[in-house]
Amino acid sequence: TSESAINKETELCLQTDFLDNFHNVESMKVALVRTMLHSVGKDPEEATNRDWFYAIAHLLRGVLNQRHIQTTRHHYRNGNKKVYYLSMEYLMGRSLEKVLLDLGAEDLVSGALSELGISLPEVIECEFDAALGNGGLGRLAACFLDSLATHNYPGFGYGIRYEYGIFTQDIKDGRQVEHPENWLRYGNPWEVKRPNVLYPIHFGGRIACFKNAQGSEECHWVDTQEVMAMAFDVPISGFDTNTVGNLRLWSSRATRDFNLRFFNEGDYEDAVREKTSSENISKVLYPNDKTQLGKELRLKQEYFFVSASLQDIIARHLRYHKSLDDLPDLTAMQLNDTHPALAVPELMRLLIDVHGYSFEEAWQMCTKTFSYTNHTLLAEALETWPVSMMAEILPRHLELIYLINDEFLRITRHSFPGNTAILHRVSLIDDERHSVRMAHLAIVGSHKVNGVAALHTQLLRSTMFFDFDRIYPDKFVNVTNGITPRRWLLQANPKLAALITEHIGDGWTHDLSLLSQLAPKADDPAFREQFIAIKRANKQRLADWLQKNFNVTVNVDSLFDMQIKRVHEYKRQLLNVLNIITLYNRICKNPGGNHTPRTFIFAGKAAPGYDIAKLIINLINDVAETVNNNPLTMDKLKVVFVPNYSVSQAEILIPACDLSEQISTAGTEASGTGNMKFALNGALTIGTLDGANIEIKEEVGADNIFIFGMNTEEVQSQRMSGYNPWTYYDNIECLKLCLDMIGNGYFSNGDKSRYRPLIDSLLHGGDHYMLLGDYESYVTCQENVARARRDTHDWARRTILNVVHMGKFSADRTIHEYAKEIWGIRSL
Ligand code: B1N
Repeated sequence: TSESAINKETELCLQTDFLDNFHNVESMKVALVRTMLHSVGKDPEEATNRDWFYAIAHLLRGVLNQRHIQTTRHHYRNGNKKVYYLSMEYLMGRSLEKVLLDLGAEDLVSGALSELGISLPEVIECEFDAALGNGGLGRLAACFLDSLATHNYPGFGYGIRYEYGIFTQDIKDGRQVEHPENWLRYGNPWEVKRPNVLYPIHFGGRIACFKNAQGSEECHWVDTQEVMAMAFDVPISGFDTNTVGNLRLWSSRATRDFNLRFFNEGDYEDAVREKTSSENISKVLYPNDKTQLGKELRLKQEYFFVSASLQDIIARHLRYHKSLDDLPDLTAMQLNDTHPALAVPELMRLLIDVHGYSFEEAWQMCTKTFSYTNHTLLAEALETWPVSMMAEILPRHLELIYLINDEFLRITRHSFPGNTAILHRVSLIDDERHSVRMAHLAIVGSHKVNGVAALHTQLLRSTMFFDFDRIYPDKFVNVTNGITPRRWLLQANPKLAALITEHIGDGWTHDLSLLSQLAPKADDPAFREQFIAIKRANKQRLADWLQKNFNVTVNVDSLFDMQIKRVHEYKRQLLNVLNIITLYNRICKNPGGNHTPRTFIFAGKAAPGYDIAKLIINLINDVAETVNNNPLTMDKLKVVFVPNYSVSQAEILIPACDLSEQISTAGTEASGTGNMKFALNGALTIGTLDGANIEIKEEVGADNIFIFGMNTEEVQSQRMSGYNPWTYYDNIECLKLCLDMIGNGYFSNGDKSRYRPLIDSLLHGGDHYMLLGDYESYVTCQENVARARRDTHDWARRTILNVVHMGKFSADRTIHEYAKEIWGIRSL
């Protein structure tokens, strides 16, 4: 048959890897010029760096596509269980350099380009970051995709193809200004559009119930509005493996129906308006990290994404299997926070309304399939949706949620007879606020729920989800976060990576725990020298970059002290500023003293509606202006706010860091992952006993990390006994001075009103994150840092011990744990 003829030809084609067609510099050069001619359609003589970026990406995508098809064939031949990672955010960053490293083609391509007179580093700079996320949660998803592919797991990502990712941040007069980030402007060469992979998504309408042939009542969702979800696939290469995974992103489109109906009725304007509103669903990423707006469009995004993904997963399953009966045996689905929690009632709806399962059968299948990761204890981040909004947009899902809740409460009532209080607390419906609690839905609908660091999981079990932990004693587990060592060491810090490989070989790229073999080297003076030289080179690289891009000069001999992350009160950038002002005052008072020169580097975005966070950015820039221009302090202190923090920026900043600031109030940062990236790149950490800092301390040893401040218990007991910020203000002279300077306009040209809200939040608003309570301990700890820094060789010893003990924090370890303990999947 022609089918087998096709297959014969395909098998033949698959026998040679596409990359083998241009395995030397000469053939690569020819391939690139050909791609420029055929695919980019530009005369190579006239091609810009960006054109070359597109040519290279196009060629490499060919390699990835072929390998992805091969991987898929492999998976289906083996019939293994798969995992689908459902996430509203993916912070992928740039891909060109990653793909070159993964394929081992960097020298080949850079060699070919240089023969053409083109610089690969300049071409790399042309790529826009794929910034479809806010912060740690989105970056974690990207690291996981890398680990899944690298370790040959059958794992796939699903998300939204936002036309606009996280906004770009400009600083104007010290203040954050947001601009839309049209990252697709020149097209995305990595994606493959799949116009045929298209699913209808329903909204609104009503529930119609009737008696079926068997005489039982059936309810259906009718009279809905429809939007289409179109698939775009991004291949995900793994490092040094032929496995290529996939990230499927959904883009919203108007239905053909809509267009035809309106156009036929002659109402052109209405048709265009409806089309626009349908296509708005995937238009923009919501930029608020950890605050719930309760916006209708966000609810639609969540449902759109979840429904498309589930329809796709089910359709794929049915292409290879007779029925959905074995879906839970062959499929795991991970909910990345509650953002995709509507997957629970959506799978119920599809199983019951479309595929004819009973409620009980469907529920069994659901809880076997789903698991849920919680990423924060902050109350304001907990997703709830007004029952009224849910009734409007997703009436059938609301009804299923009620049914799920009835069943859940019935069982709970059985286990806790007479305890009505617990029923109110755990109900999926908040009866006072008339809202649906998405975390409760996610917990009840999953077989496993995990926190992202040991402390975080312990706090989930003892506080927020205490009742659920009693109801489901085996459901809660910890899976500490990790980062991919490929991007965050091999790619971002090639010099350190080379040094490590020189001594222990390159096995660490797949098994980061091998780094511990280097521990004895911490005592080797020659090795320390090499370490110091590499750090210095990375600092110089950053200094050159700051000079070139922002016209900022920094002293590479100063201590580079960095706090780079989303700006949020709980992360306490303001505490960092208080220490800077304290140092400033100290130097002004005693200019001849022995002050360790420091460069404080900040970067991070504030949610556009988060006024206090934006004011903190303003203050950092105003303090920078004062400190950097005072002749008494300018040689000792420098404050830099780097605008528009991103994944690609982190790759330059992190390897150049000496001191990593991880100073959240104990019990507020679920894990943190920047903390891991810094330590892996030879920075020491100053931090609280929060999130994964605690586990970092356990790994590197208490002598090699600077811990300060209250621990979680102390924070809790202070809160209980009535924490009073004024006692600190009244009793600590240098603290009072800092706050008075800010409040009296010292940094704002005498404007006393500008920073009133910050002072008020500390002194009159109760200082919820206890900055004043931790101030003294922080400042003292910073003095210890400065003292430690003076012994350059001992500092180097400590940084080496940080690097070599970071093995635990590889995302590979994290993924192996999920695979074994939660998903039940095996690597190929
Ligand atoms: O998730 C990271 C953790 O390392 C961080 O500690 C944690 O803060 C971060 C709502 C979030 N938690 N919650 C969010 C993001 C977007 C949004 O709309 C919440 N992000 C985190 C990875 O576990």
